[in-house]
Amino acid sequence: MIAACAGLGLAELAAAAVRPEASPLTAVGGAVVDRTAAAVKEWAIRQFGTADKLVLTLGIVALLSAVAIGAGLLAVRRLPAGMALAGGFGVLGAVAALSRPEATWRDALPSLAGGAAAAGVLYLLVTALRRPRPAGAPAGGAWAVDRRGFGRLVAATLAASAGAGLAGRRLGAYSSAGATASRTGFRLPPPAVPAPPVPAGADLRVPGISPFLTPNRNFYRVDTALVVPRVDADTWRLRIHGEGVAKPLTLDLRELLARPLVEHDITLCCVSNEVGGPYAGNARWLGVRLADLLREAGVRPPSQGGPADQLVARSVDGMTLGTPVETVMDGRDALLAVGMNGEPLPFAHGFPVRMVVPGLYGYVSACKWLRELRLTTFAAYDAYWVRRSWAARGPVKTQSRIDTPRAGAVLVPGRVAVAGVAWAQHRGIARVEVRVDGGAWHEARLGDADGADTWRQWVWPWEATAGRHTLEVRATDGTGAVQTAERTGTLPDGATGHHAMTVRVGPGP
Ligand SMILES: Nc1nc2c(c(=O)[nH]1)N[C@H]1C(S)=C(S)[C@@H](COP(=O)(O)O)O[C@H]1N2
Ligand SMILES: [Mo]
Repeated sequence: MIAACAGLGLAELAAAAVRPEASPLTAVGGAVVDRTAAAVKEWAIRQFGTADKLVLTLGIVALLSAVAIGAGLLAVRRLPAGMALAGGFGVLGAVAALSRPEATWRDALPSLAGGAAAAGVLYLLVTALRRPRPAGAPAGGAWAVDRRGFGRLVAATLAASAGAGLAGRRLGAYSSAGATASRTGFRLPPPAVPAPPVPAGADLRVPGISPFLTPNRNFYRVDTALVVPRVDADTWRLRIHGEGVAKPLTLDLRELLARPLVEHDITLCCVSNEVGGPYAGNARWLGVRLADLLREAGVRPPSQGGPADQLVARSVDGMTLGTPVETVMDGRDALLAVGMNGEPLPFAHGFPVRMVVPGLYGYVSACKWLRELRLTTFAAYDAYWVRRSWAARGPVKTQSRIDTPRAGAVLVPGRVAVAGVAWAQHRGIARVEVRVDGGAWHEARLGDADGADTWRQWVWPWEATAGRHTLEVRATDGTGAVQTAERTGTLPDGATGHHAMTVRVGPGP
């Protein structure tokens, strides 16, 4: 394990000189994420929520430790075999690093250097163990151990590995200093079409309810990136090309922002969100209308004879998301967004440019760290999640959620505000109803609508009586369709069913 520490430390330092994605832990983690079956990934998201990435890294460290112990035990018997196992793990890391998006041969170097360091340290440690006993020392045990020399070697190795690892992470931050500066220096241009102010009555101000606009720092994050890509806005380029693109475009950020910017409030949600789950957020986005840009490139939607029905967005980290061209061009405010709640996009949410399409789940529309838009067909190409058993098309399903009271809450009898949010982006929410213990549905009061593309808050005053009670909610969308009670899981195209929960009302204060 000491040799493994040395290998990882050196690899981190080397990765700083190559790129953060080339670190063996990150590369192996990324490769595992890409190869994990959808069902396992769903389970991990359910169990660990957004800590899933941390759990994955800890799992890899645990596995690595087991192999390191094995290599150590092997090495004291057959040194070359132990060294080969240690070095072999470096090769495995290198293979993983080379398989990552945008990898060049240099991505193999940190893992190879780490493997070599681990093998080398293993050699030093084992030969230190075998060094002849100082003359006159008492005999005993199968090994003649020079404890002092061995201890010094161990301490020096651990200190050097920790130093190298920390220095690596530090230098890694340095290498993204340009990106950080480009974001700090980025001033959002004013919108040509500002969003109207959020209606005063959109936020019902019920304690415990999700705020109408989700602050960026609280906005859910779902992606496969183990290190958040830090893109330098000054070197960022977007390429638009593919089938039926009469005039392919390559734009830098300044050119993109030379177009009129619109501001629009859109609720984004994830197909992995279980009924009642947390993966939905509402923000004020600022960006260029995607349909205008596509038209500029000569793209026609299928309904006007265009040959491409799928728009494949690709990110700098190799993610691909496929969106129906027809949806993007049907008049809704599908955006290439640069601003989120009045700020440049946070790095975690896609700086400098991401897509947002009202009415579609994020996995088929909301590409972060965007760098390419390619027009093709659904028949010809499956994007990342589609290759992993998710549906090719992902319109948002009508959902409603009880934010307060919380499940399992213990309440005092009397008036209780049952409240939450409901969403059916681009169709809008027309009604929300609540019922207790499977009884009659009661209409909740809705917060003012801020267009059809955002969620709506709702509240229902409940006269709570002592005992255990089940609260349940359902919404009706702007087309009059009532949210189905039928429970389905998130795979392949989003969960359905009513959010229900049990609370206990105490016998009085
Ligand atoms: N590059 C990239 N973009 C991505 C993803 C990703 O993994 N990589 N995940 C998508 C999914 S599944 C969702 S739900 C949204 C989430 O956006 P957020 O993290 O800003 O909330 O981003 C989408 N865009
Ligand atoms: Mo998602």
